[in-house]
Amino acid sequence: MKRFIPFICILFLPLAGTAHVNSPDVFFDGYAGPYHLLVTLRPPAVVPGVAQVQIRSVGSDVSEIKILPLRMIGVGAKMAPLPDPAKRSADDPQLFTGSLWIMVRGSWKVQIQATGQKGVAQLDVPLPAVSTSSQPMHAGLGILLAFLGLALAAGLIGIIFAATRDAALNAGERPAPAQKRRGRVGLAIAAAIVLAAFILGNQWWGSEASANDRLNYRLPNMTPSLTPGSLLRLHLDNPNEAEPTRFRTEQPDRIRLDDLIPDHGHLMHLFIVRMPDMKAFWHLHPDQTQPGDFAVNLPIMPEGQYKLYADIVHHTGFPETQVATVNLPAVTGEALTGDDSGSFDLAPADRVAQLSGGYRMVWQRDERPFKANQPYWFRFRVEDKDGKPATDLEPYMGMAAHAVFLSTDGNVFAHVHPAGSVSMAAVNLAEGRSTMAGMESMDHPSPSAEISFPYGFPKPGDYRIFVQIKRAGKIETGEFVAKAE
Ligand SMILES: [Cu+2]
Repeated sequence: MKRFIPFICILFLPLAGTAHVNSPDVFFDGYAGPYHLLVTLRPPAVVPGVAQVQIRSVGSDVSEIKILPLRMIGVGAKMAPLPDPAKRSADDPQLFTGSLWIMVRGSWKVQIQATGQKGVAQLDVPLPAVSTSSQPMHAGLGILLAFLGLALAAGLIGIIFAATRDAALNAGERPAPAQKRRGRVGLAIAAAIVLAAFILGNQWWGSEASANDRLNYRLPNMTPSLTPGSLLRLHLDNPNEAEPTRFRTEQPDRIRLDDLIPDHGHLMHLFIVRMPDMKAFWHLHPDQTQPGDFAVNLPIMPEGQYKLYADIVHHTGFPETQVATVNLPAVTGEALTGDDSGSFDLAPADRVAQLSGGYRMVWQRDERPFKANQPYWFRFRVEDKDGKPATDLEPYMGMAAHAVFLSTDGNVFAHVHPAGSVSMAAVNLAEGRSTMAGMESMDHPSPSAEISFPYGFPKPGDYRIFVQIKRAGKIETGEFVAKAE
């Protein structure tokens, strides 16, 4: 079965993942030197497995692209094998595709080497890879194999029975009572052997399957608790094993929780959304009280049911989202300060979200419906009350904007930036920069009024998009309604 796993994973589409919730694909908008690329990485559903790579060159100046998978940190990050060429599409010369074997779970990056008129340049894109599911056996295949197995067992028993009873007989001769007895003993022994083979075989299969199951990534469910007042405590969950260091150890190591690195300046980004109306949304930054425990003062919040999504990044660049659902009473709370933002009276818009001071955020989409599993640029424009592009946008946590894509059932969550769906801490690691470097290097001195996010919906359904920008010293959130087919 193990050997089948890489093969089987190509047949089924992955529908679970890390970093985000049930949105495993990586979307990245970046530059390899002078070449502007839109990169989509589809990690395998089971590791070892094959990751699918799709790279679109925005300009027509790229003639060749090579791709290479590397571990994010450690010796594996430096010992590069030869890169594979990506295949250029015959119909669309700006589109390059390829596939890469990912051999171990954990934090990877895909090194992209683009060659064109302006020479050779490189871009590193983070790729977290985990096994997310054990593929069940197809019912038809199960029935076929059971039938063939029974035929083999019956054949084996029949051969041993006939051999013990009839082997010494001449043609046409009938077995004597002693030979019949020998035959019955042979039959009993053959049946016992076959039965034992079935039982032991089933145990072996079961232990292989459960060893494989143990390696599947489980979504961490943190435990929130509201202390008297407005302090929300979060106890992180750690259901997963660490990246393998040795081959199947007896006592598997857990993922560490004392190794978190800041992502755009904070160890945790906590998103709180009221369900099911999704008209209340906050983006807060809890402080670590001890490894595995965080706390944050809640703002003024109406009572209701809330979904919590907490983004953290490990020292390997491996991102996780811890989730929780909690019923909260009305919280008197504290005023939002610093990078904390949000609102409890958002009005989900189809196209135009109202901001304060008569400003608007306009989603520049066309009429075409969105298809699931396809990369898009989601473009938004911030306008003043006269419809002119806003000129006073400021970076919010070092970036032009932040977006959250959330399905209306709360099962799909992705935190995306103009550079894409990967954490900025992982981007810095992939490019060999310090993890703190993001604050300056990602800094847009004065973001333009036009913002775009590369993203693709992982499955059909209804979604909301929360877009956050900062202008005139104030962080504002626009909420939009989207649907994927
Ligand atoms: Cu963000």
